[in-house]
Amino acid sequence: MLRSRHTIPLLVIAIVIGAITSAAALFIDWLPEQASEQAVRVDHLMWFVIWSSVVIFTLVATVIVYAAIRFRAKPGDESDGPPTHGNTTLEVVWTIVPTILLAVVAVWAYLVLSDNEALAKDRVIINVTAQQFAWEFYYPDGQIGSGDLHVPVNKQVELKMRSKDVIHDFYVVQFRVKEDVVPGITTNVVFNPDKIGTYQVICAELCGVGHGIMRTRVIVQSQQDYDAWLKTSAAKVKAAAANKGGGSAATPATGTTTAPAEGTTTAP
Ligand SMILES: [Cu+2]
Repeated sequence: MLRSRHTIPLLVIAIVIGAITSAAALFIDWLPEQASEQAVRVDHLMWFVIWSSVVIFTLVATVIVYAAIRFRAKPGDESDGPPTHGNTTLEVVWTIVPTILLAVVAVWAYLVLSDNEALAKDRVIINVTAQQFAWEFYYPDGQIGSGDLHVPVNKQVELKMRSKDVIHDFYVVQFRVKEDVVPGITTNVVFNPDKIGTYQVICAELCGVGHGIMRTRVIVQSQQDYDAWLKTSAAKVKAAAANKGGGSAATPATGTTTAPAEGTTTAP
């Protein structure tokens, strides 16, 4: 048991360290903007981990600082410290508490992942092709392709992703989703964007010399704007096809391409 002469200095040190650590947790902008339902769930867990770390850091740092000051050897004291044989209670506590904490984080993470990846019946499925060093997105009708990802707000989006060459990784930090794109298989990623805006899609797997520029935009639009964009893009694709058929050298409209056959195949 702590004797009373230790209690007050320990408390004072704990309050100081706790205040500094809490200020770091509160005032540093740790997490980027949230733009999906997945982000909210991930961040709740993240804050639980951050605050647990604040508490544990405060406890450990308090004991270290107090012990370093209070039990410092006197100058010239070369003698050994008193022999100690451990403290069973303390050892049981510092084994059980982290075990419980890790179990809570593991179960919570499992629940977040299963909620985040639960497929809605009414979702937009977009096929994605990744290659060194670009992303291409092909929309539900199989005809429209684009270099930017357009998605409607407040609707679940599922990306079915294939790679033409090496392993890439689809990552939108504001959505808190990240998934490898692996040659030979189709991987999928699910998100429910809930904030209109433009965010960055980045490749998060070192995939070659151009890895750093393998970026594009994801444009979250209102359902109305998304539908209008799909309509305009379909018209452009149609016009481009007609021009091609008529022997014209016209190229497809910027940002819109016709989906190649492989982009339209849907994985099982
Ligand atoms: Cu890449």
